[in-house]
Amino acid sequence: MALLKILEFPDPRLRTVAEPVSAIDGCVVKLVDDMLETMYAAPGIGLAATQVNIHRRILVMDVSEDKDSPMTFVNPEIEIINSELGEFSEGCLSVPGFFEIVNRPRRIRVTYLSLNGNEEIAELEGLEAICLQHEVDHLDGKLFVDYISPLKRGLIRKKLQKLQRQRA
Ligand code: GNR
Ligand code: NI
Repeated sequence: MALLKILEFPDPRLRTVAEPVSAIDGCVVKLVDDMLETMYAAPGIGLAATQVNIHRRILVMDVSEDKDSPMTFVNPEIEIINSELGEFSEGCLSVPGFFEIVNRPRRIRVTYLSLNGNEEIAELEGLEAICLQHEVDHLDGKLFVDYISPLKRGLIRKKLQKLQRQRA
């Protein structure tokens, strides 16, 4: 197992659109293992491969209270079941320290490959649906700050760039 480095906004690599996974091999299983370790250590409720600079369509999440329910989605495709929106104050490990309200569909269906290579379908709601949409956005090069005002986004970018300069 290994802890992976998480890219931070406004790193342009976070804008990369990830490529589908053609087959679940040992490499993918090892990456998922490292992503879960990195997510739990952060700590976070989800992590997309894009955030650790791997541009393949893989994400992990665990929204359980006891942090004992890891979920892995490979090549996830989202379908909106019901366009009713819900609002939630979102954060992101790639935008550390900032939280903003985002509106997203409350109920979604996701088709994906599980780690054993099976095609699966799941219906999600609540925090699972929010988190999955947030993670699939990462795989498409999008961040939750894209949904807020350009003024707020610019302020967050300036503050994070300053912190990143101080760290360097
Ligand atoms: O840990 C995380 N918390 C969170 C809270 C509200 C909405 C989405 C998230 S996902 C985030 C981890 C992360 O950045 N995943 O990409
Ligand atoms: Ni995120």
